[in-house]
Amino acid sequence: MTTPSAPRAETHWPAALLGTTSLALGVASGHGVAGLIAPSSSPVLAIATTVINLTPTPVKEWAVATMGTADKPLLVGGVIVACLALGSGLGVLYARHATWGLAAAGAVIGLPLLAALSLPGATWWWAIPSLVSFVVGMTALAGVWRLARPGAPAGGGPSPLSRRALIGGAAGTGLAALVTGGAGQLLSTRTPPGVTNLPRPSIPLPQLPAGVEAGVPGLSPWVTPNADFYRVDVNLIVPAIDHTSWSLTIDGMVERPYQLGWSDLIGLELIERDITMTCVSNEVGGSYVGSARWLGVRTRDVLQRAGIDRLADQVLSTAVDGFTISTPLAALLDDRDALVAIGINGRPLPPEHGYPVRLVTPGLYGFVGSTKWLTRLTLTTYAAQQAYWTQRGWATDAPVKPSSRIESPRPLQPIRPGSTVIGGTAWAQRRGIAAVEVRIDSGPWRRARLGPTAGIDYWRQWYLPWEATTGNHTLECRAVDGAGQVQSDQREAPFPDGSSGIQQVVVIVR
Ligand SMILES: Nc1nc2c(c(=O)[nH]1)N[C@H]1C(S)=C(S)[C@@H](COP(=O)(O)O)O[C@H]1N2
Ligand SMILES: [Mo]
Repeated sequence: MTTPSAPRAETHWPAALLGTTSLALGVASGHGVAGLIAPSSSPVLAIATTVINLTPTPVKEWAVATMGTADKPLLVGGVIVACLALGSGLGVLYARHATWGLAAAGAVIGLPLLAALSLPGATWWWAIPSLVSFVVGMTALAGVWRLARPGAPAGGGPSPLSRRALIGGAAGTGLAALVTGGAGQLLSTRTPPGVTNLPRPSIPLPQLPAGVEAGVPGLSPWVTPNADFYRVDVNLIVPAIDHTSWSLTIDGMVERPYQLGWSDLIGLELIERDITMTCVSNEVGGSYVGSARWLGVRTRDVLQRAGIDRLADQVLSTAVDGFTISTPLAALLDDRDALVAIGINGRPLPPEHGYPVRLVTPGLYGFVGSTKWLTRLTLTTYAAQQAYWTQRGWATDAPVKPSSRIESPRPLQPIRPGSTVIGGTAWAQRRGIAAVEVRIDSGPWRRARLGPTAGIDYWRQWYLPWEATTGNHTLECRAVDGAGQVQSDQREAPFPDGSSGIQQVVVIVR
C-alpha cells in the first residue's frame, strides 16, 4: 500500500460528516422500528414530546401565538437539526478516540431512551428504538472507518487512511438514512382500516337550513367542512386506533366500573347535536373555532350506567396516549347533552379529530371538555386529580366566553368604494346569540342581520350592508347573548381561561 495516512485536519470534515450521517441512519432506523412498536417511542418524537410536556406555559403561549400550528413541525425540525449537529461532534470525537466516541454516543442515546420510557403508556419495549438507533448508528460509523483504513501496511506503522472512502461511506450512510427515515415515516403514520358504515342516529335532527355564506363573499361556511376544522392538540403523531380493538372504561368513584367496545357503544341511543367548538387559545378574531353536527351517545347515559358516587365532582377523561382532560361532572350530566361522539357532519371522526371516539361538551373550551382518542372516563374529584392543562396552570372550569369576529372584509386588504357587506360569525354557547352589533369608525353600534339558528350551542353568521367611502375605516363587532349580556370589551389574553375583548379591523377603501 502506498496511500499515506491522511493528516488529521484533512479528515476532520469527513469525520464530522460521517458522524452526522451515521447518527441520522441510527435515528432513522429507530424511527422505523418505533413505527412497528409505538410511533411515540421514536427517539426524535420522544425527545420532542418531552420538550412539549416540559415547556413552561408562558413559552408555550408564545410559541402558539408566534408560530400557530407550525410550532410542531418546527420543533421536530429543531430536534432533527440538534441531532445532526451532535452527530458531527460524535464523528470527530470517534476519529480522535474510538472508545470515547462510543461512550459519548451511548450517553447521547440515553436521552431519548429515558424520554421514551417516561412517556405515559410506555412499556419496556419503548426502549428498543433508541437502542436500535445506537447499534445501527455506531455500526455504520465503525464500519465505514474500518473500510477507510483496511489492514496495517506491510512495513508496520499506522494504517493508511482513505479520505475518499470516508466521504463515500458518509454519502452512502446519508442515503441509507433518507431511505430508512422515509420508510419509518410511512410505518409510523399508517392507519388501520376505519369505520366505513357510520350508524344512523336513533334521534336524528332535522336538516339544517342553508347558511348565508352564498350571499356574503368571504364569510365562513355555517357548517365547517371536516377538512377545514381547526386542529389543536399536543400530539406529534395522530394516534392510529383500530375501532374493533378500541374500548372505553368507566371507572373511579362509581358502583360498577365497566368497559364498552365499539359495538356496545353504537348499540346505545345515538343522538345528533349541533355544536360550535372553541379553543381556549383562540385570540379575539382568531381561527380556532369550528361548528359541526356531531353524532354520539350522551355522556349522561354512559356515566349513569356505572352508578355515580355523589361525592364525585370531576370526570377525568384519558386519551389512548395518556393525555388527560378534566370536565365538571355536572356539565356531563345536565341537559346540554355532551357527547361521547363518533361522527362529525355525517362522517366518522377524521383521525386528527379523535377517531374513533371523542368527547364533545357544548359550552366548554376544548381543553376541558373535548378529549380526542378517548379511552377512559374516571369519576373523581378536583381535589384528588388534575388533568394535563390544569397541572400547567390553566383554568379548571372554563366556559366559552361569548365572542364575535369580522371575516369580511379582510384587514388591510383594499376594497372598492360603494356597496359592500361586512360579515362574520358570533358564538355564545349555552346562551345563544341574540344580536350582533357593528360599529364603523367609532360611530353608533348598529344591529347586523343574522343568519339562521341551530340552537344556543351553535354559532350564528351575521352581516351588515355598508356603503364604503374612500379612506381607511375601523370596523368593530360585538355579540349580545340570549340573556342580553353584551360581549366584554375587556382585553384578556387566552391564559388562563380564554381571551376577551372587541376585534378591530382596519379596512382600506380606494
Ligand atoms: N387527546 C387529546 N384531546 C384533545 C386535545 C389534546 O391535545 N389531546 N386538545 C384539546 C383542545 S385544547 C382542543 S381546543 C380540542 C380541539 O379539537 P379539534 O382538534 O378536533 O378541533 O381538542 C381537545 N382534545
Ligand atoms: Mo384548546
